[in-house]
Amino acid sequence: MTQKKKFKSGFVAIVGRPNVGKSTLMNQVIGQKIAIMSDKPQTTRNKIHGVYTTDEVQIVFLDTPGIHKPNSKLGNYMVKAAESALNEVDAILYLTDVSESIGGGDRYIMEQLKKVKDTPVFLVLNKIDKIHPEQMLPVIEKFSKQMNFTEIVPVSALNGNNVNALLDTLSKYLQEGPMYYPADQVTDHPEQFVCAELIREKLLQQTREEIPHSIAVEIESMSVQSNGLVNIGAVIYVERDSQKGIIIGKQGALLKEVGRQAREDMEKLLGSKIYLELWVKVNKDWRNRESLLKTLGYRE
Ligand code: GDP
Ligand code: MG
Ligand code: K
Repeated sequence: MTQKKKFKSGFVAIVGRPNVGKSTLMNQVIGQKIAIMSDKPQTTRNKIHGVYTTDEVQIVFLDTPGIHKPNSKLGNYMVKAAESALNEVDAILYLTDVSESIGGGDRYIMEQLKKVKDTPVFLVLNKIDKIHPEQMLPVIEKFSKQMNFTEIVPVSALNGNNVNALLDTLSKYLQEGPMYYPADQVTDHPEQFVCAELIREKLLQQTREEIPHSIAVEIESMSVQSNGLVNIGAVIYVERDSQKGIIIGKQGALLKEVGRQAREDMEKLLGSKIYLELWVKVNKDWRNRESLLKTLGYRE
């Protein structure tokens, strides 16, 4: 008689410089659009849990904002969120772009990782599709000189290459544990956050360079009607009147398109019909306003 394998579970943080592919890896693993992807760095401002569940294991991923040296109060909040995540987890995936050389950002992250105790740290060399296999070994040697890694795993988050091997190896380091989330759940109910991020994503896509990361989206209300329709009211904060004009567009065309696209994604995500209302407000220099940061949910 074969003995049934014990169910394992754990929390895993994904860290790395902006743009190395953390969100892409998360999406590849979870197979659903939950983390926001963009060519522009720092689109992901908060940690989102992605839950990967099989018959044998459940891995709860934290897609942390990039650890980097803070340059504003918002930066400080992000760094704290990332650092506290490192001490709470069962394993850490340190993601790097294998096609780029080690820079100051990477050294800073490794300094943080060296402080972490008793937690396996994987070096995940991402974007292997961008290099020739011969270029891999020198990269591994360079990183190994900086610190000891529990495992070194090359992957392509974009095309999925070796991602299953990464999950298998990761599972070996997890302990016996409960199923924290139902098997069909992919996120830790950050619905408001995800909806705000979807709106931000559409805005960034529609406006390109004119609208920088100085926009913030706050979900002001979310309520379910008796017929199942979900009402969502969201405010887009910009720094200047000119930005407000760009976002609204000619006769409201741009904002309308952003709303339409965001609503479609939200309906897929929440599985219900949605009525979405968007407002644009000017709020100068919101990045350094402590109180607004709190309202927007960036806590210490
Ligand atoms: P994050 O800031 O670390 O979350 O990075 P993203 O997941 O947003 O990815 C940044 C950019 O790198 C996007 O344009 C991705 O399509 C791209 N990218 C991510 N993973 C790979 C990969 O394995 N190969 C290649 N060629 N591009 C990738
Ligand atoms: Mg990201
Ligand atoms: K937000």
